[in-house]
Amino acid sequence: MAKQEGITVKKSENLDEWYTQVILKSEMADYSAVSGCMVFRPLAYGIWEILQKNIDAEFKKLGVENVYFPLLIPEKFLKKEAQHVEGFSPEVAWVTQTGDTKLDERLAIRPTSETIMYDSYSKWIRSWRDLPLRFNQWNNVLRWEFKHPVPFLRSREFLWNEGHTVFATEKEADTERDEILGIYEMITEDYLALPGMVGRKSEKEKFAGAVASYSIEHLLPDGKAIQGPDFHSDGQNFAKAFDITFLDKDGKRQHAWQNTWAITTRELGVMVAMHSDDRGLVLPPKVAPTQVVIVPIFDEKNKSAVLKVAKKLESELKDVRVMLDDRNYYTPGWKFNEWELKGVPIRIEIGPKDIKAKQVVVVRRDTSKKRSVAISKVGSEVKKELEDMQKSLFKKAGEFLSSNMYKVKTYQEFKSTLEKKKGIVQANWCMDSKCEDKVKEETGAKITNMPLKNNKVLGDCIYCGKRAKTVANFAKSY
Ligand code: 87F
Repeated sequence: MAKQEGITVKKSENLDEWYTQVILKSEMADYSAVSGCMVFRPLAYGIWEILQKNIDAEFKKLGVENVYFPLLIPEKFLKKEAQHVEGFSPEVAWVTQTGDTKLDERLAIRPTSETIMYDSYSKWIRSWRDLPLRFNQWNNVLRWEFKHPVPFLRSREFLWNEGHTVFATEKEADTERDEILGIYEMITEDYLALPGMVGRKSEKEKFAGAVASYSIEHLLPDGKAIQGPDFHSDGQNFAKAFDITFLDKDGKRQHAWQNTWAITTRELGVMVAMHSDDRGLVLPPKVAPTQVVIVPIFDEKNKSAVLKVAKKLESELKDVRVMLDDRNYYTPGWKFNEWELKGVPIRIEIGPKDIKAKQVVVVRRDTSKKRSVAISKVGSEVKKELEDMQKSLFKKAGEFLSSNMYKVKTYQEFKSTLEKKKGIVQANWCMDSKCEDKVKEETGAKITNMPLKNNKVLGDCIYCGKRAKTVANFAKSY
């Protein structure tokens, strides 16, 4: 593949192929020799670092501390909480041998760290004085899914945060739910410009080890829902399995209350799918490693004069993540294409004529709008454009979500909406998993979650007609 080759299929015509081309050709990521294990190139890793830095700062405001636990987990740990691994065991990869020697006990490559962390927690937590204990780790996990792997959206190895917290009371543990979901909502909306539906998972869809699971669900351009960050109220389930107890203020031994929560590099895939276009990546300015690229336009005669102004401008734009592309072995047109493909939010063009007129040309990646801006005003204008682009991407994605959300009252309406429109269908539900199963069987749609806000139930279950207990979001999902 020639390095400069652009995207050759349209987003509207073949989303999957378009997505793959955007990821590969923008040089965000690449495949590796192992299926499902992808390479994060500097562009993708740079985005992840920005996300991580901002999320981590929010966790720290809550008093969460970072830790690192081992990658390898003894088999006996995974077996301790039966419900935990049930259903997941086919996805666990094992280390069975070192050199030519077989291990006495197999070691799992972590698919998630509950078991290894809680083994330590049970040793460290003795009294109410040791609580709350709020630990998080930023790491990689491996889940050998058998569905076709897709970079970011469904990779076998991925990066995430896993928060594992312990409290003395159920009430304190529950308070954390809104704190963490609030952070995830803020990050997905304000940074990734991705709207989502926050809600509780059904009994069938929740994590088996949890008492209740919550998620933020996104809608992809093809009308399929995809799960984003999640939060699990584990109640005392793990505390009982791993013997995490403490002496309360009255000297009584009690089991602790726990939560876990995660946001993964899948979000990068959702972001690419939502905002990018037929010319390549479109990055929300707040997560773009390079927010502004300056492309000088020169020939041998005026090179030094143009570069001098370009360099001065670069140093004046220090408040934003700016880069001067002064490579002289590519033409300006070549550079324009490259930075468009890589999703840089703003391009500034400076040529000899602009210098004479004391202006530059500012081009926005999302709208392609070009305008001339006086050099003296570039700093403030660029900041305004970046903010405007950030808002505009979120607004557009929000409009897409709301125009693909349907509220229905009857099962007839439900089925025809799913068939004709795709997207999310909100309907009343009795909360019996028999109805959930039947709907899935008959329409292919599952319950993504039950909205936490605006969940006023007025009516009967979409399937059985008995009194409904909740509003549920149904969708075909990724
Ligand atoms: C795959 C293999 C083994 C998901 C797995 O979501 C175990 C598991 O426990 C497993 N896939 N899960 C559920 C993970 C629940 C929970 N863990 C901490 C989270 C948030 C972070």
